[in-house]
Amino acid sequence: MQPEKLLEEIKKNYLPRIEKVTSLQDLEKVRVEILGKKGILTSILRGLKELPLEERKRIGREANLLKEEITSLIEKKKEDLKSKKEISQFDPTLPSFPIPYGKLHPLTQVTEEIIEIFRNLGFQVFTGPEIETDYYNFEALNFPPDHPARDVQDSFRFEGDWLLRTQTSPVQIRVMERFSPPIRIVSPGRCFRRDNPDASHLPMFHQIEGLAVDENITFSDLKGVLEEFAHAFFGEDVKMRFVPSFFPFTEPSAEVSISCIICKGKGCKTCGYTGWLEILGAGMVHPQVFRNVGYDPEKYTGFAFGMGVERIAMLKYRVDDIRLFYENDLRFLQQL
Ligand code: 2NL
Repeated sequence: MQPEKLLEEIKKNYLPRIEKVTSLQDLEKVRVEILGKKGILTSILRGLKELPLEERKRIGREANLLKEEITSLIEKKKEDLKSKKEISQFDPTLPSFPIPYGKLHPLTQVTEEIIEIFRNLGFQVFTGPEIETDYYNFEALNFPPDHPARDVQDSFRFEGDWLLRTQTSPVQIRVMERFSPPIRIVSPGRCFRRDNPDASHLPMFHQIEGLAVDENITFSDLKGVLEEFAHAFFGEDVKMRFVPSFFPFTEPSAEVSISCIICKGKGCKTCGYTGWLEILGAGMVHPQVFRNVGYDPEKYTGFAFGMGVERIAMLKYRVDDIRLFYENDLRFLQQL
């Protein structure tokens, strides 16, 4: 075809095609068809040298002008398509800047802080199921058959002998069944009891239990470990107090308190004017529990303890109502 005709062809058919293109890929296709190595305009420019001088000048000028026009048209179109693409990828339902940062729930923070302290003392972390059998939750822990905690009034029961665990001790029973001493473990997790909600009770709460079993473990080891914990968590200046208590699964058992972190032991509203705050229960593992998991109580001794995460968090953050942790009110959560 004659060069004039080809130039006409480009103006008539190719320019409108550039205008109509709707994607960057299609634009590139048209560009190659016109300006690529085998492109229609490229072939005109290549063929110039074959033409007589006058024609070469005239066609050459026209072809180069057209090339400039097309190049800038393609550039402009490219920008258009790009900005359209950006607009189509913009999701107006996303939150606007500045995007607020989230953080871990205060109970998660406290759980991790407590676990880290025991990890540094050589304890491993184990978790287990929240739905348990009567055996793992009560029987193996030496609860007598008529213990009030076993009542439907006090725990959430399913058909058969399934129930929601009332503490995380079943995890420790399962670990003892599977591993021989020495063991040093902590088990954090959710627990459930049929309590009516008030400032210090909820039917769901979190517990961290600990257990150490070996030859020659004594009550002094328990005191040493718990003192390390209390100093690491509440500060080096807190004092500790062990008061005799009772649990079916430990003997002897104790309620463990720290000197009040608010009044330093002088007596205030938080400590009920006693100077002491109860933080956990503990004791030496009952020989019957060892027999239940196949450990020889003549050979092994051990200590165990259990603490409520909410209670510890309330003391740490000076929160006076446990329900605040579960309302998900950002005005509360953002402060902790
Ligand atoms: C409390 C008291 C306690 C334990 C939990 C435990 C577990 C096994 C054997 C013996 Cl497998 N004991 N756990 C021991 C003493 C106290 O929790 O007041 N928790 C909130």
